[in-house]
Amino acid sequence: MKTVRTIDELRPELAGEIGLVPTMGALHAGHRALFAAARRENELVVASLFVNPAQFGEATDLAAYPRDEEADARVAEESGVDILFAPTAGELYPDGFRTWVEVDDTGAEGAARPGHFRGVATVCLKLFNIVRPARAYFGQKDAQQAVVIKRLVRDLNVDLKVRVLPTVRDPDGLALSSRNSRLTPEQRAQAIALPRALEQGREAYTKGSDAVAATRSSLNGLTPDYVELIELDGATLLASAVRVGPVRLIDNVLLKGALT
Ligand code: PAJ
Repeated sequence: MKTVRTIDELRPELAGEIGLVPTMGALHAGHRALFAAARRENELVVASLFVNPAQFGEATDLAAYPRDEEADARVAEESGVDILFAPTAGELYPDGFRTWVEVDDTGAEGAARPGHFRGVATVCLKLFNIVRPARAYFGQKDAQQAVVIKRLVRDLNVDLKVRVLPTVRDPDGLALSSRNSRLTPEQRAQAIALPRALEQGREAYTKGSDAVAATRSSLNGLTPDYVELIELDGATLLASAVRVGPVRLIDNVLLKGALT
């Protein structure tokens, strides 16, 4: 695997059908699953490693984001990544940067985190233009992000296929997230109420009752930012965000249809 930091260094490495996996590092088995899918389906696998300042609302959240490039490079290499693109903030947002992708109507996460999806959409479109992948890989874990990216690709006529892969979980059901490492053991125990409540919501849905209400009433004292239904390519997901101590966790389950 080769690590490159500039667009000029990256361009000559690009050839054949490319699979791109955008990440912010702190890589775990959820990212590994995306790398593995990209490896199976493409000639060249490019992973990006960039903690994108434009998508963070609070400076404290950005500062607290876990960073360990050496460990991340090991995980990426083991997972069959060919090129790790790890630019500086100045490389992607040089002085004079003034152009943004505006994303309309993003409810749930979009309402809870103003400007977040504008930052995500902008950096992803930049990465698509820099890497020119045939396929780009995203996780169902961030279902709304996947919706935003699919719509961006359609609305702005970007010539690539977006692949969305299932959420990877700890054995007890908690979705893997870089943010889990910030939970105390007590908070980690509380956090399990989120996937369990979504499971209650899913069961309610299969019985024809209100999935959102069932989820809300099963959160075991956790305060939700939202519990909402999300549509993605004909699939329906039940999604929620909660705060556990200082950490904000999101998760969702599939109610209907399948992801591609
Ligand atoms: P990051 O949080 O590093 O996630 C990178 C990709 O991994 C995303 O597509 C995310 O949905 C996926 N992912 C995270 N946890 C997962 C899990 N438990 N199971 C399956 N997939 C999982 O999402 C971002 O970075 C950024 O917003 C980014 C797209 C890189 C733009 O900056």
